[in-house]
Amino acid sequence: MVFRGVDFYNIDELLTDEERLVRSAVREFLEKEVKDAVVEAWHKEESLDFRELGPKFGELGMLGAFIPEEYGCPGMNYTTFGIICQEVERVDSALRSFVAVTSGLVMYPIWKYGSEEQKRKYLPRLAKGEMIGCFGLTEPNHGSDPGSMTTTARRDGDEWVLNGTKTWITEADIADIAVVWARDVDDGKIKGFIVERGVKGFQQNAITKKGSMRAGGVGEIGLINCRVPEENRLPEALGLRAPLSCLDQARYGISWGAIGAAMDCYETALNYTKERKQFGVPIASYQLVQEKLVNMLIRITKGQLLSWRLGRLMDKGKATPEQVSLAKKNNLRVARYCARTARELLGANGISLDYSPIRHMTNIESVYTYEGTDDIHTLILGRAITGFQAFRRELKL
Ligand code: TGC
Ligand code: FAD
Repeated sequence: MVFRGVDFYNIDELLTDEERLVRSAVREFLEKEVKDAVVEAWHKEESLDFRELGPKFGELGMLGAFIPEEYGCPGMNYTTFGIICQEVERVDSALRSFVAVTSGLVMYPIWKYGSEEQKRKYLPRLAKGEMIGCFGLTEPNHGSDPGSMTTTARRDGDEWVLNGTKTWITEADIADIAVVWARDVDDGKIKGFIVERGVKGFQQNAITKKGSMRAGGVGEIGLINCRVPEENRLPEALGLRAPLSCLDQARYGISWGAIGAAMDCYETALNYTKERKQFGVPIASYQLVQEKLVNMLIRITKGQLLSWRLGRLMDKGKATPEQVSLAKKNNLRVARYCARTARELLGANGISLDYSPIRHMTNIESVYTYEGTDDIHTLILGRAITGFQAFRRELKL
């Protein structure tokens, strides 16, 4: 399939044949089998059926793209993972959430911090989309500051006893396994555990009445004296660094995904303004409209270049967390701007779900907040360039 999309700087030339091939296959599949279902799912707030979609995603190598073949995974590269995220988020952010959570927040910690047995047990099934996972870091009282988490883990012989609540967890209600982060009451260190669905004391609930991400699922996890065997602890994960390193993976995917949503908004607005006539001529012929389209194009092009470069750095193992933060922050701002501007250019039709910008616009509000809010990424970058942390302060109330 010939690439259709926004590529003002011939970034296509910077991709390999294989990367372009994956993009075409993913795009063709999404356009044929997924795109139409999204609007209905969003409208009714009924999550897309990831049990049915998962195996199809798996067949196309869309899950854990960068994890090696020896664990039954696609064994591609980070750039390809990014391209997949871009394609799925062109359709809907909830699809990218599913891909990024599965790949970066569930498969990555098992691959990076898990035992050989855990890798062989879980990774092939997650890559095939036969098993769904979720990642439990955020708590009701600890979102931007996960280091203050209160979920506890207490060793009891060959088992661990987990207690606490995790909230706003993507796919929490349907997950077969949850990678859960808790503080060891004995040594105070944050540790990771794989909790399987059905275990006593493990509760999974959906959060509904969302004004965003309505085509996907998000929920809450309750851990009430929930016992997991020592063999389900991620042995190499010791401290906050472990969950934060997982975030780098997903944030990287999000940086590409956000540009996918922005590209779809731009294309929708461009086509619409060329067709829509007011005062007798297409509105695209007015200078004010052209300026808005050009502002979108400039932002998208810069965001594409950032993601592409970050992808190549990730492929070489040279990307820093701060570089990931910069791309996440910038590209979410691009997506937020493009969704709003496209919505505006569509006039009243801009609030109809018959057109994608309003759906992207509300989805992007979630993406702007999760995986580190825009503010948190500012502070991460501020700390990196000045050497002063501005996250915490002593305040006597
Ligand atoms: P701090 O002292 O900075 O760091 C503690 C240790 O971690 C290391 N570190 C990192 N390592 C790898 N990657 C990163 N991005 C890292 N950031 C920090 C750091 O070097 C240190 O290591 P060590 O060995 O010296 O101990 O920790 P802090 O408590 O001051 O927190 C810093 C802060 C605020 C940046 C961090 O807490 C943060 O990023 N907060 C944002 C929380 C967040 O993004 N939550 C996301 C939850 S998951 C989610 O939203 C999924 S949505 C999925 C979807 O649907 O797509
Ligand atoms: P808060 O941390 O309470 O922040 C509120 C406001 O205060 C924000 O504007 C923030 O920028 C600002 N703020 C906070 N601290 C500072 C500071 N030091 N300086 C200046 N401003 C500050 N979490 C998971 O663990 N797993 C998931 O799968 C997951 N999926 C999600 C899916 C969706 C759809 C959503 C919406 C969230 C999801 N989250 C998930 C949670 C997400 O990571 C958190 O919402 C996010 O980290 C922000 O935390 P909070 O909502 O508690 O906001």
